[in-house]
Order: sequence, then C-alpha cells, then structure tokens
Amino acid sequence: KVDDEGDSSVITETKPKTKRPPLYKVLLLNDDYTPMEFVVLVLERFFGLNHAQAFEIMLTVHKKGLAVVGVFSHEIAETKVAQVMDFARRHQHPLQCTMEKED
Ligand code: NFA
Repeated sequence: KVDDEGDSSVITETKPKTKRPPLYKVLLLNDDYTPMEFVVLVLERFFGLNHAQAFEIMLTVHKKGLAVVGVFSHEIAETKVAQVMDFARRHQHPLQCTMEKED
C-alpha cells in the first residue's frame, strides 16, 4: 500500500499486531537444608504436579541448582512465588522461588 498524503513512494503498510502478554518462568532454587520431601510437596501443592513429576523436578533442582517449574502470566507467577515463599517461611525452610521474564 502507498500512503495517501503526498509522497506516493512512502510505504506505510504494517502488520496488524495482536500483542500477547509477556510470560514469566517460575524458578525453584536449590539449597542444602530444605528436605527433598518438602520440595516435592510444594511442587504437588502449588504447581499441580503428580508425585512422579514433582520428584523429577525436585531432583533436577537438587542436581543442577535450579529448574523452571512453570511458565505463567505475571500475576499468576507472582502468586505462585508468594505462595511458595510463604509456605517455606512458615515451615522454617530456606527454599527460594523466583520469577523471570521469558525472552
Ligand atoms: N538439596 C536439598 C537436600 O539435599 C534438597 C532440595 C531440592 C532443596 C530442591 C531445594 C530444592 N536436602
């Protein structure tokens, strides 16, 4: 398409951009003190994973230092992080959960 204000060589056509909201990775971090079974419980309770999935992700965090446990909208990710951090604090475990914008 050509622009209708004088210069017929200026191309003004653009893509109709529908923008999707950014997504956020929720990360679980390893530490030396939180019991493995507590981490499994957290993953079952707050991320809807079955026991086998929860155990597998817990082991990945334990071995690699961290893992992505899910990808959510900003609001849902913030809620998950707050729920995990509060649950860990109430049980006096140092478990850390954070979020990071997806590229
Ligand atoms: N590294 C912890 C332990 O050996 C287990 C753990 C796994 C902690 C995943 C935090 C996250 N008890």
